[in-house]
Amino acid sequence: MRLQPNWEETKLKFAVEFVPQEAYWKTTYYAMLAEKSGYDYVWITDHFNNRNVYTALTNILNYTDRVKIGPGVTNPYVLHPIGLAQSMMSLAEMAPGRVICGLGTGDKTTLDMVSIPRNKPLRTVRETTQIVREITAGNRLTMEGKIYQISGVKLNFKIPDPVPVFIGAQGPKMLALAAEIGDGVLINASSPKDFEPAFIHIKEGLAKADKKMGDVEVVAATAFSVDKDLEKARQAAMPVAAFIVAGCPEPILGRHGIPVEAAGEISAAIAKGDWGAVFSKVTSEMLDAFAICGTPETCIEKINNLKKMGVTLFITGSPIGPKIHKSIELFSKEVLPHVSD
Ligand code: F42
Repeated sequence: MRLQPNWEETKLKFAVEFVPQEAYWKTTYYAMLAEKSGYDYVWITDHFNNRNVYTALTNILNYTDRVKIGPGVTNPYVLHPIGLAQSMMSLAEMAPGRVICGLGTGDKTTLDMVSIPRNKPLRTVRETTQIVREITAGNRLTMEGKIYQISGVKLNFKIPDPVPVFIGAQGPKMLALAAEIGDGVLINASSPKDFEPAFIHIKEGLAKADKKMGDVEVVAATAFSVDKDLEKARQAAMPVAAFIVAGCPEPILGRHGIPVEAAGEISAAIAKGDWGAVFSKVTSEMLDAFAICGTPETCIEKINNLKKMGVTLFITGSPIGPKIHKSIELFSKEVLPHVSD
């Protein structure tokens, strides 16, 4: 069974992503502000060294009325897919129709810290998607998967509709799989240089499932920073760009003309906690490759470019700006009117 979403096909939608690294009330306050400012979705990132994503989402649902919410993204390695499906279904009972399951293979660095191997990521994501769909549809699930075996499991409560699954993807095979089986493909990128190849793989996945563009949301999850002061906006994006460059696979660095050695130097400086060295090594080219940052005018142009390429949902990801609440308001007043239809 695959949920056929009834997405509005042409309108670009907007999401904000928060990292739950501050007290719960603060993330909830930002989410309330985002809802008031016209955002359509709020995503909360999931890493076990931050606050728990499901607790953060529950609190947000208690204080918002309209925005769709979801983990962006959770993974089936830390939490077994049955626990994941149960968590999604519990959230969806609180707010039917407003909950999306953002799913991925998880961040390798943090999984390594607790010795969780990221085995068979493609198969794991495929089977987890099936489990979330079947369980949240209220079906009794029996499954003889290659990874998961489930015999006759049905939860003791119901929700009106199954929870849609958006899949976080970067590699070519995961992009194709996400388009084939997902309701959305969450792509962690900012630049057309990354979206051009991504669309090739998305189309491969769609063809495999006899689907077409418009059947899945194509989501740009970008590092984002907006401020009226160009330099302040770019400075705020530097730490996020540094982490992206440090963890970036070689082919993607090559695509942006960034030497592997430069990424290695940033990675070494991060490991030492030498932030002065980190920031001195982040170049303008790195910022432009891995973040959308600058004045409202700069951001408008870059978002509209992604929209022309086929992106249907744009996520303003961390850091959002030098001051999160001010940048949300600035985005709402001076960017949103020029990028939404
Ligand atoms: N990760 C988090 O932990 N937390 C987050 O909040 C988060 C947010 C997020 C948002 C958007 C997004 O796009 C990604 C995000 N991520 C987050 C990262 C995400 O969890 C993944 O780490 C990230 O998407 C990288 O995954 P990937 O799509 O590149 O897939 C990896 C695993 C990969 O190597 N893919 C290859 C490919 O070509 O796509 C395929 C690998 C392969 O072929 N594996 C084989 C197999 O069968 O699966 C063999 C492997 C084996 O076990 O031998």
